[in-house]
Amino acid sequence: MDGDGTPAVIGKVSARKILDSRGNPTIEVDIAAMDGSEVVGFGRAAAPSGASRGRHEVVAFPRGGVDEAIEKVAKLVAPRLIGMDLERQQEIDALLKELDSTSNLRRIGGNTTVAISIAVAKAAAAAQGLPLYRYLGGEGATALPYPLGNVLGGGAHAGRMAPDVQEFLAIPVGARKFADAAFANSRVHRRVGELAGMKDKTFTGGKGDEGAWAPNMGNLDALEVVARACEEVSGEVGFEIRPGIDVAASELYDEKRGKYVYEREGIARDAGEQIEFMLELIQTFKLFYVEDPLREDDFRSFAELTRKVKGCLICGDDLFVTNVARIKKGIRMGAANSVLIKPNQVGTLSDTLAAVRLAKEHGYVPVMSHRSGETPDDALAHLAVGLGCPIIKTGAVGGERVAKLNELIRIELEFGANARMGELPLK
Ligand code: 2PG
Ligand code: MG
Repeated sequence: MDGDGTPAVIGKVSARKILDSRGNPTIEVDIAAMDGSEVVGFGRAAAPSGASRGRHEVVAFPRGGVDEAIEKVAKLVAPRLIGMDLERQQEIDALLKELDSTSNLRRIGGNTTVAISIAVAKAAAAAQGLPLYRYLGGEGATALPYPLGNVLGGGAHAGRMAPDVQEFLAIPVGARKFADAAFANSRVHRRVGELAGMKDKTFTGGKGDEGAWAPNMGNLDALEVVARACEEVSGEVGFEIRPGIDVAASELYDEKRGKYVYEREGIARDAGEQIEFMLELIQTFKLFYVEDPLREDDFRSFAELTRKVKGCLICGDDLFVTNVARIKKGIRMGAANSVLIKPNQVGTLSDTLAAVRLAKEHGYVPVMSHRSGETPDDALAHLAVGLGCPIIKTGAVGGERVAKLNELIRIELEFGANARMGELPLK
């Protein structure tokens, strides 16, 4: 509803091509909320993009890329959306899927639909005079997520001599305030840079796609550096910071050999050895979080690792691709205990919401996540709070990453005395 109680409708839909953080083209969508001839709200959303995409994600753009997507918004989507009640998010999202008419959104593109879907929610929130988190989460949404920050990177996000593991992360599990947690991660990031320079004499200060350092270093050295930085900074700030990793194991997996190939280390591991390796890393480095330790279709090995692990989140990213059917399968099999939530993997806000709800119902920790290619859009911060995700993975530094972190700092201040951190299991 807008100010006078009548529902605001979609009055205008426009799309344009903008740059993402890698300089690649992506789509940005504007939606105007109208009450009669009056504009009563405005929503703008941009889609991010992945470098290590899951095989089961929706397709980001139609064959003709962003240009074709923009044309389709103008010709196919906008005429149908105009006049629709902005608060009917589910109906709008269902219509987007119907207009696409493919199972993986390849006709319009999942990045196109997700930008429209989130812009709709933003416009609806604006028409009601509410922040997006409040519009989505109601009065009960007062918990801030713990930031999971990428501080050292390799794999598909960095150059050739960086580690095989894609992301080495920090999570300040002992923080009592979001702002303290975000600054702690930036401090860990800085310390990792210093320690990496001491270990790798060739280190030039280079960074990967998400602003994480990309030194010439193997996985174990990288973990040592990150674990040490977490420990040192923990001592300085007075609360616990734990390390984590995103293995992005599908990127390492060689189908023909049936093995995970660690090129930099010259080691190949079969599924059993990979599970053992993960258990060893979790124990040695007291990891709090391990994402995609195994390839995207190996639910069974995921379940085996989850059974054997204690005190560590095992999160499925490429495994689940924010898809309710795949999350259900994981729950049935006991694969993982946490779900990465990336709205553009599934293409609409309604499907994102359903994935978070399902995860929570079954005690799987939902982790709201950025992509390696991002824009300064800060909707992710609002989604984390509005949907009640206790963790947000959105980097530690860099403009497109701190856009989300800074928005969470603002939201925490808005909450004032009511602000609290989300419920983190395993602490
Ligand atoms: C991941 C992400 C984000 P990408 O694997 O979790 O860090 O990377 O967006 O390249 O899939
Ligand atoms: Mg991942």
